[in-house]
Amino acid sequence: MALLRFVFLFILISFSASAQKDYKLWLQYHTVSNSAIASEYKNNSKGIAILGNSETIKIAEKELKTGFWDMLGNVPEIKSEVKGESDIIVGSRSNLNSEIKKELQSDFGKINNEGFIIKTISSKSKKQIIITGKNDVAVLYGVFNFLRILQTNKSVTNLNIVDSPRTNIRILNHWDNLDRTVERGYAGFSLWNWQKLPDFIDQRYVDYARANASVGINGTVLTNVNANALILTPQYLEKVEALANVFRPYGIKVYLTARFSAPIEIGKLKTADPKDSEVIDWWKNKAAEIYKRIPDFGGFLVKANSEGQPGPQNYGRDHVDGANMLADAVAPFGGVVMWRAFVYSEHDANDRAKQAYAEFQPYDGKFKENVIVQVKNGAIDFQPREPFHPLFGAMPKTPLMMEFQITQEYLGFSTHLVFLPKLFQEVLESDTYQKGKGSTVAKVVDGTLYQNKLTGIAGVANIGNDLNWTGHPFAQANWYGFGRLAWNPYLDSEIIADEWLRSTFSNDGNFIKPIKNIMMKSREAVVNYMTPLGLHHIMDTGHHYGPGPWVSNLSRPEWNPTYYHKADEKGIGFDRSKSGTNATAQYAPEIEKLFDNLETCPEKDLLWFHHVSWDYKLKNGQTLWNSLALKYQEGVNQVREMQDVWSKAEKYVDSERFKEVKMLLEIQHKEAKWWRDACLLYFQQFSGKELPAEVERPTQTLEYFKSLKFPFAPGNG
Ligand code: GCW
Repeated sequence: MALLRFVFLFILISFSASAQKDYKLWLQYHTVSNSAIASEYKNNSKGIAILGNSETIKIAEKELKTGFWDMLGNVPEIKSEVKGESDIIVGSRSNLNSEIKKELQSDFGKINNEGFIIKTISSKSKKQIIITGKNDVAVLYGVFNFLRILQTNKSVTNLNIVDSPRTNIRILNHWDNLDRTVERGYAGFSLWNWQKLPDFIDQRYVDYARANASVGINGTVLTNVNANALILTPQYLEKVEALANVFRPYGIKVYLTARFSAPIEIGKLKTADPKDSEVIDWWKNKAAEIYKRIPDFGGFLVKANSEGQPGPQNYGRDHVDGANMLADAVAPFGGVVMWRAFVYSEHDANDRAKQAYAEFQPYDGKFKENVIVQVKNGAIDFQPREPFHPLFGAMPKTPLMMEFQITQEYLGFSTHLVFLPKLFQEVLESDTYQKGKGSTVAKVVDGTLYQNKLTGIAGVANIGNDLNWTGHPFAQANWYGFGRLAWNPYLDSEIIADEWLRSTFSNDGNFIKPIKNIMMKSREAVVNYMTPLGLHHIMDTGHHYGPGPWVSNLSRPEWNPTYYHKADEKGIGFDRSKSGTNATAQYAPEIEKLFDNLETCPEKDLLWFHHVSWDYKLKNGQTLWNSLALKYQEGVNQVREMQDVWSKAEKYVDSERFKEVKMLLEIQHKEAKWWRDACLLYFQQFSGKELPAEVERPTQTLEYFKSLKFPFAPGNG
């Protein structure tokens, strides 16, 4: 009996220990194996001076204690002033002594308000590490960065890091509904327990804020862009206030989505016309009411006149009228309006890819100073691959912020291992040529191309109340990587993968090298087995789970996959060149020329811009049909390689996460084959050609694939 109890207890403890690992994200703080680092701090600690007593500084102190305890097995003495010798001094500029301030003067000149300095300075006989910034949140960023150096086994001798975020607004967009369902959410229900708020503060709110602060995310939009006006009622604002209070010491501001028709729905007005004086006053009062509760409220995010959401056009006004009216309401309090450019209309027969540009570009220079236009990375909708959105670089007088999707709506939900920073990097590095060579999307986004003051990057969150936050253990890397890129849009995704693997799993090179390699290839794999060579939006209806290239019965033409691939006997692809919809003309002349010509168009985007004959020869000498089929097969092969590599990782990973990833890769493999077989069988009806020998034969019929239905697929709003 006693033995049984012991065994039971053991199982319980080991279960919760590994469940906790999943929960701890990239903040595992494994024991440091680098002996040089370990000995520096282990035996010889002169303590840490932590200056200041704000809540933020207390968080920094706690983080250092946890980090040192977990990684080095000791907690150095914490002092509240610089007396005698300390190994590390942590505090904002105003708390440093004049000697150190002088030493760091030029570095302080290089950082902005959120930037930090981590520097080893030698004075007299001692060496000290100073972690500082212009305010306490910046210090907290510095602390997290210092801990990351330890976590990733890097040297801590002679540190000299002077770093600032390149964008102002680094924000998660939660598509969370008030009933806790999450639109396009695949990791459980919403974290926000509106029913129990404001009185019950779930520890997860704190842990969420901590994780975000550790990568420099400084904002969160709590609610879905398909908005519910109730969030703006006092009953809910009280709950929002409670969350804002939790997030504030972590440097995170709260934002809300504003339903444009709120003045009618909760304000009892007859109209929501942005030029109506009662409406204007209603929003002004609403803003004042919010700021009274939440003095550092960030502002509003708005989806207007898009996919059925109300907006200024319902009253014969335009996006500028709507955005500016809201901007005036929050301006006295320092708030901003993030106005989305994700628009296309069922009444517009024009190529959907052209509509956002056509509508928004002429508004350049017309928005108020505190409006920033939020543009998705591509012109359609978060596909596995899209050419960069033509609005980037095309509105020099308007701040534009990037909208990436971290949740994997069109990328295998939270079941597929897809390392998204690779996708994000591809977009950020794209050259728009709008101000000559080198006018990259990153430069538009960080404001350096046109000297915009207001800048930002948004990511549609992949977070839910699953134990491990994101469903797939590797989807944590996408949250992490989004934060790192929002901080520095020029960061290499390989560095991000490296950091994440080290802080999440292990510093062992035998693990890092192969696993990093599969992460780096994973994005191309999903493109290959879903939408190779520029195909897009051929997912099944509504939930977007699995292939549906045959779908052609939806009421709006541009919701149908057949609208996007246009396969026929002659070939496949959407002609957006001059001979087609001329969408290429929305790009700068250099890019227009490149995309417009079948010969120069990058093959990865070929079918995005051209309707190409099945017999057209690609650079590899193969016909388009063969190349397409081979790409689908390559995608499946790449997933097999991922499985293979992962199967050898067992000894580096706790058994729970090892098994989770293994099972998920099995599903991914199954679904990659499903994609390949369904798409090739369908397209084969038009090409009328045999599959090349290297491509495995489908084991099911097209009719079978068409018959699959998923009425309860998650995330379908
Ligand atoms: O990606 C599409 C999604 C919708 C989403 C919309 C948008 C929130 O299918 O679920 O709505 O875009 O970005 O507004």
